Amino acid sequence: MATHAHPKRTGLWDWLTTVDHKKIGILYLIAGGFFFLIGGLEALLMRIQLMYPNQEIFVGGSFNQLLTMHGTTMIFLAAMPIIFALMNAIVPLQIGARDVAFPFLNSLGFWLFFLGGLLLNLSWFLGGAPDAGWTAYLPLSGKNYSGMGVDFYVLGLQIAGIGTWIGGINFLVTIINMRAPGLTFMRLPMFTWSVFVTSALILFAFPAITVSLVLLMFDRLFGGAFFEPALGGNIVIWQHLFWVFGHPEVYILILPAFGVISEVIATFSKKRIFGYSAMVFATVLIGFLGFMVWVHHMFTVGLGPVANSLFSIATMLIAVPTGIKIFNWLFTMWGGQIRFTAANLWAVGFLPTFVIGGMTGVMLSVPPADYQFHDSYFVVAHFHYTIVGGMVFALFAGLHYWWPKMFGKILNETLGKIGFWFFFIGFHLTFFPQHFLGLMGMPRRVFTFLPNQGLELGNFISTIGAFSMTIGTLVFLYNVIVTATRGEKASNDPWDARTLEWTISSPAPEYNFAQTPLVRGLDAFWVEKMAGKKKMTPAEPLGEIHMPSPSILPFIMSLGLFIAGFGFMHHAYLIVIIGLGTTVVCMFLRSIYDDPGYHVHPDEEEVKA
Ligand code: HEM
Ligand SMILES: [Cu+2]
Repeated sequence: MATHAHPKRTGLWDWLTTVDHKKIGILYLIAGGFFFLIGGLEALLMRIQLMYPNQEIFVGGSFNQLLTMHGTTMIFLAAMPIIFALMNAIVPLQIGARDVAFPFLNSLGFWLFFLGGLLLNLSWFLGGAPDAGWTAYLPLSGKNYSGMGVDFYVLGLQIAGIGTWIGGINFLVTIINMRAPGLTFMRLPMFTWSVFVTSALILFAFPAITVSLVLLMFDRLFGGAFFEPALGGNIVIWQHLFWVFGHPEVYILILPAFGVISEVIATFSKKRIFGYSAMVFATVLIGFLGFMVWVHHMFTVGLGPVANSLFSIATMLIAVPTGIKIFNWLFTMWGGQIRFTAANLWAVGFLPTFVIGGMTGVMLSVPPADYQFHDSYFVVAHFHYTIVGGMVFALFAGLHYWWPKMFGKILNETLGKIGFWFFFIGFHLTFFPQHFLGLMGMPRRVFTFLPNQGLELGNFISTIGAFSMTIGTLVFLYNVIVTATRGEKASNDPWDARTLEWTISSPAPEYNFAQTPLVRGLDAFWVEKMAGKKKMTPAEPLGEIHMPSPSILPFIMSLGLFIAGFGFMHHAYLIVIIGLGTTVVCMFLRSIYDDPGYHVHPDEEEVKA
């Protein structure tokens, strides 16, 4: 086969054109980390406003903007992309693949997400941020009650959402088709399993938000009346559509987190995961049930006792597979040689915290009780225990664990532990009191409260906790900088771990595996270690490796939609045509231009090592 020149690209151009899953993973991490800091700042500002009763720092509309942008940013622009960062960085390595199935689409997915997120955040400077809550309930998000902000919400999320959807499909195909020989489904590492199920959820859940956003866009920009009761529309439809997406979305977030916890706990207990097949079954079951429970967000709408009872039971059912997982993690640790590294501290800290979030979830799943809890700070406490205490803790665990594989350096352990304790203690200080604030009647989404109603102490502690979480985050950032400048260089397998990604150098070479490995059991690397071997048996002879070419088209395609977004908002149809036109031309170019890719020779040193 003809060998093509190896395109060497450097600097910004390299990052804009890369289709390498490892680099795209880093791009997701940087972008998601950036949005995490912005979302965190918005949270801190809200907590400062709520530190004492009757304060007037961010009131009314400005508080609503902070609130909406905090939730929207954290869910769509921070949590999702950081999960995508780990998915990209690790899944192809865990399955012994050279890249994802569609590297070009992978890059397109990233740029759509990033430019969509940027569009949404530009609202701060171009007419005001959205202010109808991250759930954008009608009629608040209709054009009678909200300004341009919600246009940014509709268009920004639409563009970012397409990116996520493309990413989900890519990972489904990758995991189905690109597994190394011998790596059957029931030998997949738990992280890869969870990404597989999450990708399936993305595939089926995101169309629901796409449809909701299209309808809302028509109502807001083109005089539609889907949600306009006076003209025969129905606002409850929005809530159904939003939560048909929204509940699976929370499982899209938590399942990869479960996957990270399984990997970290097994590695640092030096045991294989307890009850592997039960873990797989529980993951699939949670994914499936996740689609059956959306009405638990709507118990107080008045859908009637039959609907409420059925959805209540379905919701409670989810606690069963989740409980299976919790016990299996505990049994994995039981009798293991536990090492409390920073990664493992985050994972072990996850367990009790997430259990509390799950327990309040079951409390909320009882409709008569939910009539009391709904729209109070109790719900705020519940979902932060699951999303922060669950997912964010797991993300930190995963980042500490896989940092060497992503960047070739080990994060400083001492700083990692200091950061953990600030964040962990800060987290519980922030959100534990909120359960009681909610039970005492403090509604969510309010910008102040009155003195002498018993709400002062809880709110004060909560704000102190938020500062402590901020310190924890800053310590992590400092750790990243210290590690980058003078961190310890990582060996292939710094943690004595179990799965394929640890068989190759840190960071992985651009082609990942010089030779595709042969997998002979669950925990592929550990199986070889137990057989007294230091590396995998190759499944193919050494040879030239085919690589996909980099391309700037995904970036330009996304830029086109970004520009069209502004056009739609201002009814400037020339701009819409220019934007969409750019995207279509790029699609056309991509279709007619035959890209043969290029070939590389595996590094000799790498092969001998
Ligand atoms: C056994 C597990 C769980 C149960 C039974 C459960 C139940 C519930 C119920 C009934 C509500 C609605 C409360 C209300 O608005 O009055 C709710 C809200 C919520 N839950 Fe959960 N939940 C569980 C796990 C999770 C997980 C794992 C996550 C995220 C990773 C999560 C995220 C959320 C969010 C974001 C909301 C609030 C959405 C909003 O109104 O803004 N929950 N949960
Ligand atoms: Cu839900």
